[in-house]
Amino acid sequence: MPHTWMVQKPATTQSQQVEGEISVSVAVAARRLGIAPATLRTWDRRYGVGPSHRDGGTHRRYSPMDLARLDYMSALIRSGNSPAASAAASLGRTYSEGPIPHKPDEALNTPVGRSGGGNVVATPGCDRRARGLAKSSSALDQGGCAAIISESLREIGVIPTWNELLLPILKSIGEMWELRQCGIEVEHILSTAIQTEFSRFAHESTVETSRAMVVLGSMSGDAHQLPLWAVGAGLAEQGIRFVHLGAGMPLESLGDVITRTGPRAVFLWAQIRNTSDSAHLARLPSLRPNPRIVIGGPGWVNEPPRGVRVANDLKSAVALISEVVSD
Ligand code: B12
Repeated sequence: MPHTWMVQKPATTQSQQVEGEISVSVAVAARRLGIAPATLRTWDRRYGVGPSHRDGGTHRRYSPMDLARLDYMSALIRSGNSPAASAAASLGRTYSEGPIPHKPDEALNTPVGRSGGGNVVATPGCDRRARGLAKSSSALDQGGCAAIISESLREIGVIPTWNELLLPILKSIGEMWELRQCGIEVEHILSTAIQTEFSRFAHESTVETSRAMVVLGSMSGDAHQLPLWAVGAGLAEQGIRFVHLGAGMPLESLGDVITRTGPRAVFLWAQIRNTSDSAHLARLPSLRPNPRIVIGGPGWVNEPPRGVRVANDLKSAVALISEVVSD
């Protein structure tokens, strides 16, 4: 897939208008690029690749063009070029808003391995395993991703694997898409590896029976379902059976599943903001005993009906559900 270098105006409360453009502080620039603030300052001092504007003559303010230049320099370094050569190459080109065809290896005429070109997932402050996963997903190496996730599930368990290994990388992929509108292929490669490995782990950990004690699903119109796999694997770790309905489940069909399987608990995920009205959950069928409904994710709006519990992280979702199931 040809790589495009999209410059987007960052929307952040820490942004300021500079001569008609939005500029950001060194801290925000560092977070967006996945480069330490100290490194950005060094590149500015040593190679002159810095901001085009300073607040009061001292505080660095990075414009979208400055970010694009730094991002380009960073991609060249990751492709194996020296910082000095990368700086010179990045200063020697122009950056305009919109997609700019770009290949770091061609610019410097140096060979590139399977580094993933410019769609490289940033992992500031992450450990060895997370850096390995970021590298494998950036290189579109799905087998490599699966091996790292599987090893982590076996060695540290479901909740730490989700919180420490996967969340930082998923967030970084999300930011890459938001900032540059690229990396969807990386998102797909990693998502599939997560689903496969969490599903395998869950099915190896629980005894298959026809009736599920817990139903998992995400709401209609929402394609996101990774947290459901995390909850499923977390429950399986405790020997709790579940059925995973996948993404985009209409409320009516969910009602049918509840009536037919009589689960002890139902966990519903909504990722896309303001898409799922939690007040509608009152329309779910009431059975005896009533299944406990737990919801999670940033997509929910409105107060949930009485009795519906809200989980804010994986640990609390698994704890709330296992509490009901073991009652
Ligand atoms: C993987 C992914 C996809 C995959 C999903 C694959 C799959 N099988 O699930 C695919 C490619 C399908 C996809 C599609 C889209 N996506 Co998407 N996606 C993501 C990504 C990278 C990870 C999603 C995820 O699993 N998040 C889980 C955690 C990381 O979510 P979180 O909200 O940050 O977690 C918070 C809490 O919920 C809590 N938490 C964390 N884990 C858990 C676990 C549990 C159980 C609980 C209760 C709480 C909890 O802690 C966090 C608080 O800081 C996110 C980036 C992100 N930051 O989430 C974008 C993101 C969610 N996607 C986004 C968008 C815009 C889309 C698309 C519209 C376009 C696109 N990028 O392709 C489509 C939407 C299609 C649709 N109709 O739904 C936006 C949503 C923006 C918004 N305002 O809602 C995000 C945030 C990316 C971004 N920064 O712009 N996406």
